[in-house]
Amino acid sequence: MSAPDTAAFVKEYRENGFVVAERLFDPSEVAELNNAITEILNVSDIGAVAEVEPGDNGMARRIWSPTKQHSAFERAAAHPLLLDHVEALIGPDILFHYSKLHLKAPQVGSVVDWHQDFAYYPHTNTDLVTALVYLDDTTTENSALQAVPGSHHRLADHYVDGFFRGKVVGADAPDPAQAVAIEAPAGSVVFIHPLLLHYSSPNRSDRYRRAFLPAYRAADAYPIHFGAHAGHNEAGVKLLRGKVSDTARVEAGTWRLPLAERPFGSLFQLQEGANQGTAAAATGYATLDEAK
Ligand SMILES: O=C(O)CCC(=O)C(=O)O
Repeated sequence: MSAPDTAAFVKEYRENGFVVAERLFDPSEVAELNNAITEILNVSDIGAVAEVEPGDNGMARRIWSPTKQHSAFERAAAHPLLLDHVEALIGPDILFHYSKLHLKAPQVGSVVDWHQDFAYYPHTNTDLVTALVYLDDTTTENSALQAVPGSHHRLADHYVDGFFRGKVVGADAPDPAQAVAIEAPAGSVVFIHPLLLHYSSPNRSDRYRRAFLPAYRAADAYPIHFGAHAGHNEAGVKLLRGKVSDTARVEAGTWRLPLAERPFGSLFQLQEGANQGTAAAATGYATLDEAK
């Protein structure tokens, strides 16, 4: 794949809140990343490097910060062609924000409930983008990402019973008929606007649906809430392209902050209500290993 046809690529992103670059990573690059997953998980204590699926299967569902765990992922997050696409969407001054990896193992891969990323980490502007890199051929059958085109213009309600639960289940919950499944071959990248409503079903198929998710933001987008996510990830933010900004660009908006009832690790734990620790009592500042 070559550099994007910028106008069409950006138009689609602005209209729908997502856009796909098919086969941005070539098969040898995808194979290198899948080998890196095998190496990361080749440890006696999987819980030290990954979050495990609930139940007794012992399968990993989330690798924490893969860019810190293997140089192949650090290189992939700074892949020049990937950054060309990111630049087309959020401008020339690009910060690496954080990364994660979802495994969606055959038969056991957990649901990711409807949510918008910005709800977890509101910033001064919305020039943030997550790149979801499919590491397997992905169809509806093995839990392709689903999204509601055009849903990226307002923040939906992610609260349940007065606390942030990282999922949209109330009146703002999308009608499934509005959703589209984003099917694409391995190596393709789905670029997700931070206000896009998205979801993925449990994986009931016999195939993996692995995805590497590096996230980026414009250098002048600063967190407006120093909660669990910023507390954990700001130390790892780094400039990948362009220059740092001593100025925060502020878009108009009113953003409800992610004040969770208790400390939480991953999005999975929060959405499942498997929060840990004692009450974080209305600050949302307390944090475990990871947040989102
Ligand atoms: O891996 C997926 O299916 C979706 C992940 C996602 O939406 C997220 O982590 O924000």
